[in-house]
Amino acid sequence: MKIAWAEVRQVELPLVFPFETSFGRQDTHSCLLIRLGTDGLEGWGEVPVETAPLYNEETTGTAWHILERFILPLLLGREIAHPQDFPPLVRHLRRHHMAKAGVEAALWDLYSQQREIPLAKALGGTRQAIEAGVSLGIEPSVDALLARVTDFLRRGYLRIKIKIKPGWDVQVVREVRRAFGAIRLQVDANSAFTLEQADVFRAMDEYDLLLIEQPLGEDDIVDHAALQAQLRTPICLDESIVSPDDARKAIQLGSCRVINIKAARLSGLSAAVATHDLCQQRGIPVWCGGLLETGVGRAANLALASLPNFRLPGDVSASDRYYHEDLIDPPVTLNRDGTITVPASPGLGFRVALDRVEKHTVRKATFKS
Ligand code: OSB
Ligand code: MG
Repeated sequence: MKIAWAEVRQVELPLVFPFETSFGRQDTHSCLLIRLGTDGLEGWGEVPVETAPLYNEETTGTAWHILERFILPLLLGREIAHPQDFPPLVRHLRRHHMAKAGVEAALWDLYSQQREIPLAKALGGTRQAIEAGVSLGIEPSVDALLARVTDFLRRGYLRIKIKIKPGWDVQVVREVRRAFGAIRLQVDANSAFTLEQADVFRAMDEYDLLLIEQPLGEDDIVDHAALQAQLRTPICLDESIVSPDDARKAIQLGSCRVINIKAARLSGLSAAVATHDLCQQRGIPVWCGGLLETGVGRAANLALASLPNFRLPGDVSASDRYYHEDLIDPPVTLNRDGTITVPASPGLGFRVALDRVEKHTVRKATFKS
């Protein structure tokens, strides 16, 4: 497939309710959408950055710059036989994983449309439905959090993840356990603690959490190994794993027993599949994380999560957990059993709603070779 043109948009979508993590509170998701055109087909991908470099170092501004100046010029006018031919093309460009991942996602969409197979099948997916979990932010009070958990359990979510930070940690877990009993529960610290605070996690060990996500530094695997050695509960790394090689080293060091896979963090779906495969070979379960993606990004996450070693419920939730109006039709919905059906139609398996994309676009440019 020859890439004739590329459109990049910055989109701003208001969240249904504000989302607070240890690194900040947000009420809007800002991202870039990539639209690639061949003769006859269009593919879509999302760069799930925000305007500030809080989760990782990338922003809407850096991603736009790298796409315009470095990535798209390498792609435009070029014949790409398979999306896996894209990572070698941009390997010499250091980092900027999310910018790369958005383009690769659009190539996977194009490729699977061309082959007339679902994206899930193109990636090696085997499940027809995935188990849905939800990630709940830090709330102004424990009562407010308990109300959120009640709401999402009632909606049918099979697993609850709560964000933690120093001072909003063990006692919150205790309250959620007391109120809801043996639900599937896990926590995510987004790097807010240091090894000196290991006692917090030793105290959490008695609450039967599925896992503790990224308690320590976003680039650390050494202190995590020291912490994991003190805990019964598995540590799951998110921020620290940005390549399959990082996963290999973290597993070898004993820094974690579970890995969260986000294609955007890992530089693309190809690296996400490679990380999945490596973890599978080493007996490490993975699950699909999220970055508040619009339907464009979430459709790709859903396809990815259908691979066999995604053995824990992910942060792939229904459209209405995030947005009043998502950018795809139909929206992502939960089945009665708390699963989400993996689409069986070609490509992403959802229609991108151009009118709503247009309505939320704040910046747009088209590039040609
Ligand atoms: O660490 O998993 C994270 C959202 C933004 C940035 C980082 C994270 C998250 C989430 C929400 O936990 C995942 C989602 O529902 O998309
Ligand atoms: Mg996380």
